[in-house]
Amino acid sequence: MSGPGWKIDPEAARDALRVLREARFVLMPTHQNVDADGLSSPLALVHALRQLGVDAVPLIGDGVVPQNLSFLPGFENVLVYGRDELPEYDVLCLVDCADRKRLGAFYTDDPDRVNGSVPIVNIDHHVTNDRFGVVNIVESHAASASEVVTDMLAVWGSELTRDIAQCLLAGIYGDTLGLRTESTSSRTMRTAADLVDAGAHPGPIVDALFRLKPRSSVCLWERALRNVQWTGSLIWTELTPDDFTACGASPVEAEGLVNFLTGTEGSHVAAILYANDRGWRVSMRSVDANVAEIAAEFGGGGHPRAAGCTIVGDDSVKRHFLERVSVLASGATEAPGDAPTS
Ligand SMILES: [Mn+2]
Repeated sequence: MSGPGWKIDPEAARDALRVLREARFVLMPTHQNVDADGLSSPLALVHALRQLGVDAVPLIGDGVVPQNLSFLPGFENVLVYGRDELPEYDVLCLVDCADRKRLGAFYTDDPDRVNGSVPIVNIDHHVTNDRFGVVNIVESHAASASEVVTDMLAVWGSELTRDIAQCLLAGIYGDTLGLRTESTSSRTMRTAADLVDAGAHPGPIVDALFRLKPRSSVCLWERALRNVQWTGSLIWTELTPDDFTACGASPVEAEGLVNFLTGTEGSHVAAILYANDRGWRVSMRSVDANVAEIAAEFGGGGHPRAAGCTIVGDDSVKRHFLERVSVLASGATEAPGDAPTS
């Protein structure tokens, strides 16, 4: 279980505030396939920075609008890369982004955007974060970036408005699957309770993140589940662009699927392979193996129980990958009660 003992460095939090306050405009690009934590945490910061008179806006880095997150207060002001004109900005603030290369097209169209010539404030909770900012607030024991932001705002003395609380609680619920993951500590729960005290409503968050879904999601899941396969103790399935097109589904609609497969009897790791024209993007989960280590062998990263990587090549590369993950999954399994703090 995760130690509740992490504490942000107040000095670093003040450094972050200084850099952000000196900015004329802060752009906050999100990681690709943005999830609740990845958008909620920058949105909460935007609300808090506005209290200080600082202009900031989140940008969906890969240009794919996450409609499932439209319930977040302030969503209507979020910019979408490729759809909206990029504003002039003099500071970047990345939240929940372990790696600058995970910024989608915002990065791939011009990697120099994040080469450091524009100062970057880096706020994150991924153990694999490579501390690329002028200020780095990386708390790998936090279950979500939203918890880190909650503590930062306390150091700043920001007013915890209902909108901010709703964003931050949504981020915590997103990354902890509603306070259910192993990463959920007593501290996570206390922070969630504080946010509810500040006016956040868990009900609409649970509905939006875990219950309401378009019909296209069921179509996609039906295809994915029909195609479930095993390689040793690895349970996996694959989705192709054709599956998404046939169902009229967006990539984000498959996100919950890997969680559904996780914990299947006889498995150590669950994976979804998303085919693209170069190979596959892989999302992995486990209840008892360290998938961050497995993903790292393939140039990816993430958390011990949730990680991802990209594989490039043809079917033989895919077969090799699946077999290797199966071997690593069996070897990387920890005895019960011996889980790493994450
Ligand atoms: Mn996160």
